Amino acid sequence: MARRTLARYLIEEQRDKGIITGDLKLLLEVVARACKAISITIGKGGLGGVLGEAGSDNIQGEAQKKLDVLSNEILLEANEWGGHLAAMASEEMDLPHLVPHRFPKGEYLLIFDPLDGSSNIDVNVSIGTIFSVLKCPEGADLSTQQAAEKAFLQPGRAQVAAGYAVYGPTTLLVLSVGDGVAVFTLDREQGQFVLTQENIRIPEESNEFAINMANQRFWEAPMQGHIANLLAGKQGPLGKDYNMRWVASMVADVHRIMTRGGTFMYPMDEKMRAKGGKLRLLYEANPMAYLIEQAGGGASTGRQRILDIVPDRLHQRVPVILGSRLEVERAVACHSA
Ligand code: AHM
Ligand code: MG
Repeated sequence: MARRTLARYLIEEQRDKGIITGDLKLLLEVVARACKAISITIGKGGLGGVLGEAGSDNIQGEAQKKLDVLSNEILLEANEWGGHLAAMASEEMDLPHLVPHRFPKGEYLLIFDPLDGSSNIDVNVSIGTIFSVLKCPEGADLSTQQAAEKAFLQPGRAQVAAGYAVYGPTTLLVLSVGDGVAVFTLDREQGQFVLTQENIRIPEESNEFAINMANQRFWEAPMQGHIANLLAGKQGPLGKDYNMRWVASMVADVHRIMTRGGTFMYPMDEKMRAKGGKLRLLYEANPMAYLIEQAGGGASTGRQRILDIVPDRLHQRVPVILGSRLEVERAVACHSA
């Protein structure tokens, strides 16, 4: 059977289902091209001088790695001239990036975490790019970067597409345009993303969970209770033994769940309470929640469906519990008990 490249997939999805406009197709192809460029840059490692600190902090007060900065630049440059975007927002930038006046503007907003899992860059463990696409509200004020922030403050359920790239042993692009989840593998010789999996379904139950256990003493009581249930195994209320995994790259942990089920949790903890949590709603939680729900899984803060949260600021953070539907429901049940 003929290989289905990303370009072909997008054209055929539009032909069959009419859900991918010309501009959205262009946007997704440009993002994929940028991810390919990031993958190549990462692949050079120590030979390309791309490892190590950038010597700057981002808006979150986190030290930026050289690859955080490079990946951000690659995504901005790739996307600003095509005419498909109204504006972009990035985990690495304080304010939205407006499309320069010399270029035409389009109807979409692109949001990204250019390089997720930064702490894994220098140790050669999987990292990734996460992105989310929204429609720019009609009449949105894009006259200044400050004014443009408001256009991005839409609940995650309004996303028209979301995806992530994992830069691991292979480079994968995982994408949803609201009609299930598809996986594309980068063919490095051809320089193309090729469809390798379609209609991913996450098993409803699992015996694997991912959480940073070192934060246990800082969690709220409901999460303490839930994890105690998991750790109690066969003898506990859930009646089965669990296994634990923690890559510390959300993309890699989520991709494992896409592949074989499980849950990923970054709950509220006392250290993070003032910030609202660890993970960012617009750059991480929303796109991942969208993909996970599109694959039949669940995504909640413990108290609310992630995709229903109406953001009040660009860099808002939230607790995240996502993955196999019934396992997420078990965690949520502990919050309402
Ligand atoms: P980043 O976007 O700065 O890389 O931070 C997000 C990452 C997630 O990928 C990962 O799940 C989490 O932070 C790891 O946190 P911890 O350092 O507590 O293990
Ligand atoms: Mg991140």
